[in-house]
Amino acid sequence: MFETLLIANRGEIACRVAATARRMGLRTVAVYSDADAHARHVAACDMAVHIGGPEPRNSYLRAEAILAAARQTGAQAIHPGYGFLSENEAFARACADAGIAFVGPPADAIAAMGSKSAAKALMEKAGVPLVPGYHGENQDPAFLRGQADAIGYPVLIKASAGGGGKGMRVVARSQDFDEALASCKREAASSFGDDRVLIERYLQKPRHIEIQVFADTHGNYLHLFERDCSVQRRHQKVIEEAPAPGMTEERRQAMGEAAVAAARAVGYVGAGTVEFIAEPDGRFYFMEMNTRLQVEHPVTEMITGQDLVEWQLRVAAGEPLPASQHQLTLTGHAIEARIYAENPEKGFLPSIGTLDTLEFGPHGEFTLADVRVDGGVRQGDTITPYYDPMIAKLIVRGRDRQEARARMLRALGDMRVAGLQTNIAFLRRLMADQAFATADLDTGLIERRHDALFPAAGALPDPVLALAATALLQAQGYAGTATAASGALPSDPWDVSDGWRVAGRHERSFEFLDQDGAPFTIRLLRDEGAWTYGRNETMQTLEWIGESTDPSRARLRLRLDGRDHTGEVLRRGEVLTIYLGGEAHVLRLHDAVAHAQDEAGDHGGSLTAPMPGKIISVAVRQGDSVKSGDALLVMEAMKMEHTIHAPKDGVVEEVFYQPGDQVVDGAQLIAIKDAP
Ligand code: MV4
Repeated sequence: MFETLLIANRGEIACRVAATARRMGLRTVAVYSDADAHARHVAACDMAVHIGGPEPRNSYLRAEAILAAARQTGAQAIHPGYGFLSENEAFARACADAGIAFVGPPADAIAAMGSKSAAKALMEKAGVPLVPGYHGENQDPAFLRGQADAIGYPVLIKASAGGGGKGMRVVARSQDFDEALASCKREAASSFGDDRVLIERYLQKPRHIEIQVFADTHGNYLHLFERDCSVQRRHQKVIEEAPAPGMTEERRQAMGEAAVAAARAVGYVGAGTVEFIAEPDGRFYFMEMNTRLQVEHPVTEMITGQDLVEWQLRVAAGEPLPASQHQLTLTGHAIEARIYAENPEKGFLPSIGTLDTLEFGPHGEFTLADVRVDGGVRQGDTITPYYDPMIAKLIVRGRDRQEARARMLRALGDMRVAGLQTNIAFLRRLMADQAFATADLDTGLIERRHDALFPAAGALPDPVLALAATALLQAQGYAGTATAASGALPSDPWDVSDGWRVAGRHERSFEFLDQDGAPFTIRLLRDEGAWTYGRNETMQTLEWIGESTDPSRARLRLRLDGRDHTGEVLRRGEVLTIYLGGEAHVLRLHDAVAHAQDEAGDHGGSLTAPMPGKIISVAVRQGDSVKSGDALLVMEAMKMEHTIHAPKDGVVEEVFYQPGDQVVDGAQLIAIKDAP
């Protein structure tokens, strides 16, 4: 085995590879760009070499710089991860020429699978099933139309050099063929510099089923069963699972044998994936082969109990495959979801920013735990525009698909991400969706289920606002009481010592900004021990029935109009993220200073501290009569003095602070009751 491994990648796959290498006792070398100097993958490795600027072509795609880093650190092997140089024939060759093991297939195998039509010709010879069609050299339009007529419509015209869905045209009728061909050729020429096409029968409701294969340098080949990756969005996989729902043992064996035949045909070594497209009746056809470890490899690890990165390293070191075909078993069901910093409501636009909060809940990292997270970023890291905005992969395992699905729903709901937008709520809707739940899978699922997966954004629900207001009240009570010193919270957020124990009617209002920046007010009213929550004119009865332990994170259970709601409120500065029912709702507090000035202008005279600060002077005592607008108290906050005025005529019922006291944002300072 090697002593030192260089990982020519970043993010979660670099961390994933480092975890196995460390467990195997290897020394690891990270490479990093300017943008990644403090990245998690750098911390995960024993050594790190800077290789250039943030753009991939200036760093992670620089074969020469990476090879130099390997020489400089004495690395005997390079793991390319996925993306970047992982399927680069020239890089694989350069590693071999430099006497460094490329943890991947031989350069010739990468080349053989690189061209679509050449690969199809090879596969045909090897007896691997292909979609009925034409993939020959003759590109005469009349000839191709004749082929399409013979195949039967609809047909699909595909660019031979294409991939990932680019350069494809569906043709429904013979008379539309010529025009579609011309347009496909134009796109292929401009996108790939090669206008050759192939024609296939168009499959209407295809599933994407792929087989994980492995080969060693001793001529051993095997497969590790299938993954179903049908749930995609514009050729980006969203959910992957293993085994494929509905797969029979016979078909699994047939697909496994076909995949092994494909690998054999190109002299494959290492980890590879043979992609098939499958019809609803189970017939399957070769699509392409990915000559690398794939993003979704963990679901295969979960159902086989094998560490595929360890397998890769052993094979690259010349060892035989760690197991034989008949030793491999498939147990349970695994599902992977890709957690992205993106906004599903805005066409999945990447969400660039800082991961202020990043918590996954109870789980294992890079392990075979029932809930596993493979992540590449930490709390406080930023998602930049330079790289894929994936935050992590969540992988769960269950005895069967229903158990795995339930675990995934739960694990997604346990995730806490704040600071940017994510697809977590979308993934939960997908997991809960009827079509997914019943495994009615095909590559069109997300489009077909669009209305259920993208519900119209409504107003913020009352339970969310009640949770937010209660959490704020609680945070104020926390700092305003003697128990603050011991770190304990009052057992009930209503039961705080800043005046709320006093009998009678009290009100506290909270100003928020909604997603569109419009201010609105939430009121909490206490009248003789009974509580109500109000937004606009309607009031609802509110009870606090749950416990919380942390002032920056309120876990609350409320009863609103008789219905229980359990949620969590995270606060970072002015931004509140409220987690309820698996959805994250973002609310912004109305700016306190601006708000205080608004009030000073109309002598509104709020009796609460407009911001955290110190009491300078108190002008009244218990029992004093006051007139609306009288100055009652002066506090200092943000290097300015603020005078608190009486909001109405009345009698001072209680003064809660003395000069010198620190007060928190929103703390009630003085209680005034109506004059007798
Ligand atoms: C097809 C097809 C239907 N019929 N070929 C899309 C990307 C490329 N790798 C192959 N693709 C397809 N080829 C025939 N004859 C439908 C697709 C396809 C697809 C395939 C796999 C996963 C997702 C897909 C999404 C849309 C279309």
